[in-house]
Amino acid sequence: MTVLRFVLGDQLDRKISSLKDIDPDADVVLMAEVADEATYVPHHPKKIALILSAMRHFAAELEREGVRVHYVRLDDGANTGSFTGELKRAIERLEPDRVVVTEPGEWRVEQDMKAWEKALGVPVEIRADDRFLCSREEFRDWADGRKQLRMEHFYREMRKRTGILMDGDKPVGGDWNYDEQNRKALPKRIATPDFDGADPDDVTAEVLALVADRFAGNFGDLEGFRFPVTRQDALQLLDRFIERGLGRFGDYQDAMAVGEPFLFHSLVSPALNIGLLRPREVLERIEAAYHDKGAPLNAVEGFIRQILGWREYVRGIYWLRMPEYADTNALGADRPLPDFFWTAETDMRCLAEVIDQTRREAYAHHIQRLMVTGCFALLIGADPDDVNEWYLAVYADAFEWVQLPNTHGMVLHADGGYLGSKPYAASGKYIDRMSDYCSGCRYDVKDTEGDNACPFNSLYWHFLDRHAERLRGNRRMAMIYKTWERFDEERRAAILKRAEHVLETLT
Ligand code: FAD
Ligand code: DLZ
Ligand code: SF4
Repeated sequence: MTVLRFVLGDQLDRKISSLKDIDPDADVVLMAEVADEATYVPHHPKKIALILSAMRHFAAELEREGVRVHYVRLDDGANTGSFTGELKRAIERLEPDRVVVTEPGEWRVEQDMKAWEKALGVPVEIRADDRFLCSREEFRDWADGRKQLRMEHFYREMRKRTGILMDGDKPVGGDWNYDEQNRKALPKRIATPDFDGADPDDVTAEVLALVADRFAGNFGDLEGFRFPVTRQDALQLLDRFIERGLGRFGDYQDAMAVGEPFLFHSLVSPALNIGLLRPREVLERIEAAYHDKGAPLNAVEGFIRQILGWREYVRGIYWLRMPEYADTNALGADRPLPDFFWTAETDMRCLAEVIDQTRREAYAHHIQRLMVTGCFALLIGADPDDVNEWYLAVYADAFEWVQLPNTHGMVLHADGGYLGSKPYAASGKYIDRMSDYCSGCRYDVKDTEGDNACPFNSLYWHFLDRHAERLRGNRRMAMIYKTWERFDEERRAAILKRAEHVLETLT
């Protein structure tokens, strides 16, 4: 009895459900590098290199263990370019009795997967992805009957359910959330840890050459590749974070600085999302750092909230609401994303910094994604499809289950407030408070309507004004609408005129 076990590029975990009961003497693991996955958006070359190199390392580890791996390379002449095509070829060649696979991270792939059994004439068992702490069904049950879904409620439930950072039935320290202690601006002189990943080995070097050859035209630099591509490298990255980043993660979680792409962030999302690290083990190590190493509670809780709260919450929403979630556009946004998102050529220093950093590193931390590129896209009314494509392409950690709710829900309010209670709209004042970007910018962050005024300022009011009907009734936005209405008519007109000018010059 031969079982063919198909492992996808973001399922590189020896404990993945599709490998659980593997019989190395009889079964075969299929892994396939396919053009469809490399091209459905123009991925950053570092992201493609990460996935292909990690896949090749994972296959080698399985082989060292004595498992037979049927591995298809991207440059294999017979490669059909799709998951379905490669599964079909493997079935013809290996004649398995059945196929076992773990459910994928993306809705479009799941549609294909569900059709395999009928199309290929072999039983296909699709197993749940139990790397997550909340299953799709558990999330559905939690959401069922609730008028509003809020991350904070879900997060508390997950803390209780898992016992993570709990003292009996109470949260450690007495409070559930130390968000208010996560908003310090960065002091002028502060040393940040390096992102000193391992040098590429021969496997990675070969992949880098392949990617350079095939994807040279994609947005993004390939030089300086240092993402972890094995579980061992990923565990080292996590240790590095616990030793050198975690202590200050809490204080400076929302800070941004020129020339500091990583600050005190963990950089674990690519490894987590492709399976090199398991969320539960990351949470346990972070909690242990609180109990055993004296890591500060605002950092530990803040970090745990991101993984046990936000990461699980957005995944739950994705599977609950797909496929219609991807088509939501509550604010009727339809402006093409400005070209400078793909070139970094803009005088707005905050955007130039974040986009250029993204091009170099395939990385930006959360506040850069949310409050710089994301906020700008929201304020100008950028088309959600364009925004999704950009975020899905440019970050090494981007997979639709996590990217889409963050863009549609958190950033663009395209879901009409399903994920978050209000849009994260902000003027340049926020960026000025949380970064040093404005000091070197040609625009004046203190000015709103003048010729040199920071574009974020007028766009902020323009956004509020054009969506007043929808947003004025939101309790959390009442104050800001009162401020807008207190401006005299002349000032309001001047601000809107400046915003119109900014919008006209975008394209
Ligand atoms: P840290 O700051 O060290 O945080 C620790 C971990 O918490 C992250 O590794 C991640 O796993 C988790 N996390 C933090 N915030 C979120 C969140 N909002 N949603 C889900 N998980 C979170 N994250 C992705 O993994 N893939 C994406 O495609 C992605 N797209 C995003 C798009 C937008 C518009 C925004 C605003 C956020 C997006 N995020 C995404 C969330 C977040 O920005 C990244 O997880 C984080 O920047 C990764 O860097 P890090 O590992 O250093 O994170
Ligand atoms: C993102 C990606 C890329 C670029 N290439 C591959 C690949 O060649 N083979 C593979 O199995 N997976 C790849 N992936 C990850 C898939 O896109 C991902 O597994 C699905 O979208 C399901 O989440
Ligand atoms: Fe960005 Fe405005 Fe600051 Fe310039 S002044 S960096 S555009 S927020």
